[in-house]
Amino acid sequence: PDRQFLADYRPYPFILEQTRLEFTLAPDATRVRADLTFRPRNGSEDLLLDGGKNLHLISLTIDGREPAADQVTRDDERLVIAAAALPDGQFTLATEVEINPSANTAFEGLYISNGMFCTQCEAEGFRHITFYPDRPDVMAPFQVTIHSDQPVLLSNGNPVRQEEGLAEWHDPWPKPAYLFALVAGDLVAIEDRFTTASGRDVALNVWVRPGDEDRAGFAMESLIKSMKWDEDVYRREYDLDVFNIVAVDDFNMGAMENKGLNIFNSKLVLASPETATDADYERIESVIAHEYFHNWTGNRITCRDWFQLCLKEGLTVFRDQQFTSDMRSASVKRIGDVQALRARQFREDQGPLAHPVRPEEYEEINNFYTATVYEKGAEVIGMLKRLVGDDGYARALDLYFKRHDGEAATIEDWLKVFEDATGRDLTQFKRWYTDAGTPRLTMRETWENGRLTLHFTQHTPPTPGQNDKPPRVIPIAVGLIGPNGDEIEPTRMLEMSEAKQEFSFDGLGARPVVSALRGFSAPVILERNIDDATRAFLLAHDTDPFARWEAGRELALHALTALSQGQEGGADYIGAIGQLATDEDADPAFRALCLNLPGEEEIATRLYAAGAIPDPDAIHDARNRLARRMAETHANLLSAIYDQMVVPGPYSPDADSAARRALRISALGLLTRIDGGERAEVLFGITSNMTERMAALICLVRRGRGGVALSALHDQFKDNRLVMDKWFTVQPMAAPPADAIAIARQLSERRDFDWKNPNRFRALLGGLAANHAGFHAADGKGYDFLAEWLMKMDPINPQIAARMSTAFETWPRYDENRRKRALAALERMAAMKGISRNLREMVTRMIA
Ligand code: B3K
Ligand code: ZN
Repeated sequence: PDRQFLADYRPYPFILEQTRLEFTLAPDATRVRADLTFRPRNGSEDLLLDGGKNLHLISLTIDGREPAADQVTRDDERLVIAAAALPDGQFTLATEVEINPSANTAFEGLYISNGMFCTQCEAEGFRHITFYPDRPDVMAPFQVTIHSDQPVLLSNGNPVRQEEGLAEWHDPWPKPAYLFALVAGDLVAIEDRFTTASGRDVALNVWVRPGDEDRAGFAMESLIKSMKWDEDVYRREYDLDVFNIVAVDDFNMGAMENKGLNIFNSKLVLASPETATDADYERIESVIAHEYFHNWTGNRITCRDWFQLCLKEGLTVFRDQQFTSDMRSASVKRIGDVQALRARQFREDQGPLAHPVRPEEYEEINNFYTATVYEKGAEVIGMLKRLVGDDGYARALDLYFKRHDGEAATIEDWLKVFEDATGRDLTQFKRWYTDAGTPRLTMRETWENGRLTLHFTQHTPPTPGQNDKPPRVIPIAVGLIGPNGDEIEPTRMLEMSEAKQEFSFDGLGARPVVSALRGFSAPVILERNIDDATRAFLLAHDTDPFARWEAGRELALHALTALSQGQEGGADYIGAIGQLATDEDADPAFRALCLNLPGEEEIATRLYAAGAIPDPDAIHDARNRLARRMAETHANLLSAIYDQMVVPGPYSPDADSAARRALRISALGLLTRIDGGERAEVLFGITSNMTERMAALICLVRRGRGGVALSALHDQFKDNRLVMDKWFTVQPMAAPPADAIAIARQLSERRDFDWKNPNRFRALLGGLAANHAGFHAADGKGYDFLAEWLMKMDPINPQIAARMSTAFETWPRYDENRRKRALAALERMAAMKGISRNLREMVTRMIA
């Protein structure tokens, strides 16, 4: 099949000077006229244009003349115009095609969602709209005309003409086709304004369907905060007269940063206290910021080719993480990010889908919008910042914006600005981009005559296609705590660059306790021989919030892995947690994080990394037992927390209120283990905010007592898609494992299981996959059920099928019986007739 390789890059032989598009919209037969003005880069070459089978070519001229029939050839993926048909200098190619948006179920290109025309072009969707050099290094200013009877007509850039049935938009900033967008529908806007630091007055709109206006305010607030933050922190200003955000119900991902016209999955725009949880609010704030930040990191400076995806995604995730840290609690944000990284990216790195932050080959680029490219991409930037310091980072970023504005850049360009701005050689650091896998860092201590020596080794296990991994540069943040609990050595950044290396601390009176990898200073697995008493000591005294939380996490994981293997464990953890939970000086959000036990998936990952075969049922059981013991031991304490953490007054999504609710909910989760679900039932009945309702519902479903609450929620919200998505998720996700598949099957037979809607599909199947012991049922029924649905989805929407197939990526971890059944499901998919390139690449990599 046609595999793409980084090494094959070659510039496009033409410069595209101007793109003019004219759309005449109709659901089944939309006309697209494209006038593309090219200039050859050097010499004469054939003109290659990407364009899918769905394009029905009506006419094609070059400077107004039709080329000879044998000078134009076409296959399933492109159109080629022979060099002989092209004038020597500048020329304009005009094509007209017809496309059928209503037949577009893959939601890539131009499609229709609830009667509204909408586009999604990243990565390679524009080629389903018209013939075009659909690659990110071909950038041009766009002029777009839309003819349609829809009331609101939007595209990128500034509006230059708006009349009945017609709109014209000009985007002066050269951009690649993947940033193109068009929206036409019956929409209403909530409006605001922003004045940039240099005085540009920008009109801001969040467009939603009539009736949804009262749920769009938080998105607007988040946008304004993001614009201000990017000016304050990165000195980046917005560069057009309008900024539009549109919410759409059918969307393959979260959101898209199209120039001046961001398109969002409605779940990342719409929020009200009754329908959205605290987590939803936080996520909306961060995704609005993420897409807005792309205006500079992604749009003004884009990627040369799709291998460089992390150039814009890693950096923009890093920026949105910084933003959230500034808006909310930095330490809680850091802990949450590390949890997510371990759950998704470490998992990816540990299995058959492992790939470098900058991959060097792919079949289907949409399969590489991964946790590795995004979240590990962001971690790598965090390490760079730690290594060059805050000032070095600021100088490098200034240089990046100055040097590459208006360009399509590479990771080499990115590293070069750091080298030039700081004088540091980053040759070895680059391995973080080119080498896949999570390094294992071991730490051993020796103590002699007031000198403490830390002995480190690093080693990265092989990943597909990469056996040898030379050592990397690893920033290891370390602090020392004296025996009385006081910090005696503040955080110091050790720079490891060898396979084996040691660092010493001299002149110490008594042997200190080492707090290592503070702030999670590198995305590695730290292995260290340390007893539970020392962990409990760190949990009580560490000054670094991440390291403190990590000590508690390690205690919990140690207990849980022991319990799941039939051993004793948990006493130290339960004791330490009791102290922390009563510590009223600690941030409630932090206390909540410490009360939440690691998930079953995380326990399985840990066991597998330690060379054991995880048993999903035993893990489920162990976690239940430990939670119950925590609840029994600390019943009074938890009950006091539950009563104290009521947030008075009307709901507000701010970080402090959310933190109190988080702690209250953690306590509720434990108390439900011993109160039969009484508190959860009461809370579900009296609270009006979705955060507490959802938490109470999860507790009830877990106990098999969800019936009444589920019907109440259904009756109240059956017309609200986003709440109904939650309703579809929670049932298979929180069900007792033995019931999960039957519940999922029943739900899948309902009329309102609108499976072609990506959110609904993800809700149900993702909910099941999140039930670790349920999905990994020993009889393989979970695997069969998911495979069946992926095969049904694949012909309709290959991107969604491929993405959801990652539920299988952990299959090699389990026992032989489960492995056999998972592999059989994967092989069934691989053998499917007409399988998409997307799903085929995924299952092939997982089987290999
Ligand atoms: N850049 C888009 C993701 C596009 C995914 C294409 N399959 C959203 C984002 O990362 O901001
Ligand atoms: Zn992004």
